[in-house]
Amino acid sequence: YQGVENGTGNTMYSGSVTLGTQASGSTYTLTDTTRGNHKTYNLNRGTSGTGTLFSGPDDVWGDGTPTNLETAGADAHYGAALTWDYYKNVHGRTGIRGDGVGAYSRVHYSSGYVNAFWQDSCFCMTYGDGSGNTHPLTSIDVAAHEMSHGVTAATAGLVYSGESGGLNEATSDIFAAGVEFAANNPNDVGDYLVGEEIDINGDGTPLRYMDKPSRDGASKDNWYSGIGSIDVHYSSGPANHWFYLASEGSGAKVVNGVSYNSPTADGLPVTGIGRANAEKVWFRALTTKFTSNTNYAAARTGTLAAAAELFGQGSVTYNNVANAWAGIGVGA
Ligand code: ASN
Ligand code: ZN
Repeated sequence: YQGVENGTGNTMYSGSVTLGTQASGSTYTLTDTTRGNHKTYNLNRGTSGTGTLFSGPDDVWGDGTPTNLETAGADAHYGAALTWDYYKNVHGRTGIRGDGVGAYSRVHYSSGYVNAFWQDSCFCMTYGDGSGNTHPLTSIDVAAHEMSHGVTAATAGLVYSGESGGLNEATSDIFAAGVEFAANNPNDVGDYLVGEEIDINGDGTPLRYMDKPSRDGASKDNWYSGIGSIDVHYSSGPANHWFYLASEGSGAKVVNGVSYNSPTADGLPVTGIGRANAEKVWFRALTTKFTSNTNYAAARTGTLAAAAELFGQGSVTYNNVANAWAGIGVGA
């Protein structure tokens, strides 16, 4: 017997979920045949190769604890599926490269490794187990962030330094939020926070905040000349802030039970166009306007061109997109 299956993943961060799996005889594997054959591998603390494809005699994966090595595999496989579904259903893009081909994931990279990363060279995603191997970096938003680096590489190709590097990072945070909201998982509802599940700071705080990026103590809220010389995970701040302002508008707001309070650079209020529209504007700009050296000023121009095509030049939505740029200090 050979076939397409729906397995059960007992994940660390997203509760019990359905996973795309494959049966071969009486053995099941983490192979998602309905999503480009995305496979999830266990590196078992190694740092090279693919390790072993997760396989087993039942179609139940993990037990929700990090000591069960299948658990991180379940989270990673789920995150890859959600990311696939998001790009396909929301943006009409099938697969990271848009060619229907699935990537693959590797979990349990090294020991106590506190990062996750995308590599174009293998077209693959890799996750560490976090400090003490107790909180793998396999949350929905981290998975979507990393795989979105693959989308950026396959489209605009934003160079990973200077202002384009900040825009590259922000693109991953923006679509990470998009995937998390679209997933609507009751254990991990959508938010404008990045990495709130993985406890990377050890005190339960998120890695990044999009409403007011400086809440992390290092990211910038607004553009300034010279922002291109700071770390790309901090120069992403203004573009993340743009996305929040464009989606929700300025000021205080509660979304899915999380409180935000987004100020603007010029103190003027911004009215949001809704998250779905903001995602569409950024995706269209990324895939049809941005190039490898796009900077903040060019990102403004590119998103306005995208907004003009989507909603009409001078429309209320177009004007609100422009106001969100003014709100982060990028203006005409
Ligand atoms: N997790 C990091 C990121 O995606 C890895 C890196 O520094 N590129 O930004
Ligand atoms: Zn990144």
